[in-house]
Amino acid sequence: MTDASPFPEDFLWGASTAAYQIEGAADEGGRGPSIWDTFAAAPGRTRDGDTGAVACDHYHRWREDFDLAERLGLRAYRMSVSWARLQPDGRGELNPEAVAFYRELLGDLRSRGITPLVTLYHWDLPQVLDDEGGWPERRTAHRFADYAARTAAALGDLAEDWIPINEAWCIAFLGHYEGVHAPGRRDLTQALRTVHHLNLAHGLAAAAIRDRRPSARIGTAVILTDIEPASDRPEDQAAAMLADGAGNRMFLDPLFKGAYPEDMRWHYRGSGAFDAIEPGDMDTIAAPLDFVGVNHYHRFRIAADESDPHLGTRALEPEGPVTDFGWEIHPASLRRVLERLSADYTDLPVYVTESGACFDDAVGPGGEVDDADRIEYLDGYFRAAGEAIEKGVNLRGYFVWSLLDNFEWAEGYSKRFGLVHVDYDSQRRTPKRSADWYRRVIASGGANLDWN
Ligand code: IFM
Repeated sequence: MTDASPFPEDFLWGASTAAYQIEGAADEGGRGPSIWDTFAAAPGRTRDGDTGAVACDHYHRWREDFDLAERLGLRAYRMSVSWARLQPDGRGELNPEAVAFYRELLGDLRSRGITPLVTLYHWDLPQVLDDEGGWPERRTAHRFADYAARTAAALGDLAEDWIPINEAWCIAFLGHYEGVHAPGRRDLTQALRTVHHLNLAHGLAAAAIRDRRPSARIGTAVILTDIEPASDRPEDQAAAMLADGAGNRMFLDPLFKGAYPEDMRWHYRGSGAFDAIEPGDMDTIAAPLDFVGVNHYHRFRIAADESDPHLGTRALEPEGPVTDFGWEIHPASLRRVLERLSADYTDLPVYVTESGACFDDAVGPGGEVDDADRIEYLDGYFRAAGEAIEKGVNLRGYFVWSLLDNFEWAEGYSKRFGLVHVDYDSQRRTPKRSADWYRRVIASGGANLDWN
């Protein structure tokens, strides 16, 4: 820490990506189909029918991408490895081409002095496992632990930091209740069974990684939302409590308290969801971690709304400025979720494993991408992170989502989150003005957030 900066000197300034969103090469290197290949190929599932088949072609262009990461001065890079690439059949020996690919990537990052943080599951379940029932079935959690063990054995000498699962909430509720993400199911009980099996998969994988690589550091990447009641009315207060339960506590409580929240057990009574819990599961899930990853994008002001069959809630329209997604820009929410994590759950080291914004960035006539709105966004969120540190949160790093513009799931290529612009026709990369700004922030250890 310097006089001018709240960030410690060894703070991990980083950026995040995920395999399906950038790699492409869907039919190369022995990769098998994942649920996202299937979902995106089905009519009407993604904007303009976009798929991740080519994406940023990172599979072939990763050296160029890592040159950009190095030029940015990134100290750390969070990436995911693709289950469908490493274990195309969802079981058995790992695919040697995929192991060689990821070993090359990880080795290269290390040689550049960039610390890799590896996520094992960023939503690309091998299709064959979904055909067998997918995450609503307990056996998928055991398949995941096997994949985690084999991957830790194959790659664990090149990466110390591991995150088993990214954003279990999105997988469970967007993928199995709202049906807007793969695999596109719309069934509350299936979604809630998925919650438990993802929590269990996290715990089983953590144990499996530790078994193969005792020195590995293991964390998580939970998406934490700042929930406020829309008013003092008791029904809005109760609604906000439920929204917080489904969005945050159904994941944090099992990890750090070894139990599902009582109010959510009551709310979901009769759904059969908790029948999925077997003796010993909660101890497996709550096994000690080394760090916590927080992905943060939203504040929601929640009102009671009886027409909502799930929670009886409704989010009010944002009050302030929004990103291109319509997501409210509200930096204080990042500070609030970090403080809450530290006050209510854990004093483990925390990383912001994702935070960022999409804007409608275009390459200007001189070849520049002037994304002042992203700089303003990051400026506010970095300051909020600094305030959290000053309030005592054990924050050790910040990974901007994302290094590159990429495939934004159901929104296809229409949403640009990158520090680097990607022209998807030519695959030309153009660092945005925010990339240059971030480089200076990193070089100053977070002391210099000036814009010029
Ligand atoms: O692009 C996603 C990422 O895959 C998971 N977290 C949220 C990002 C923005 O929507």
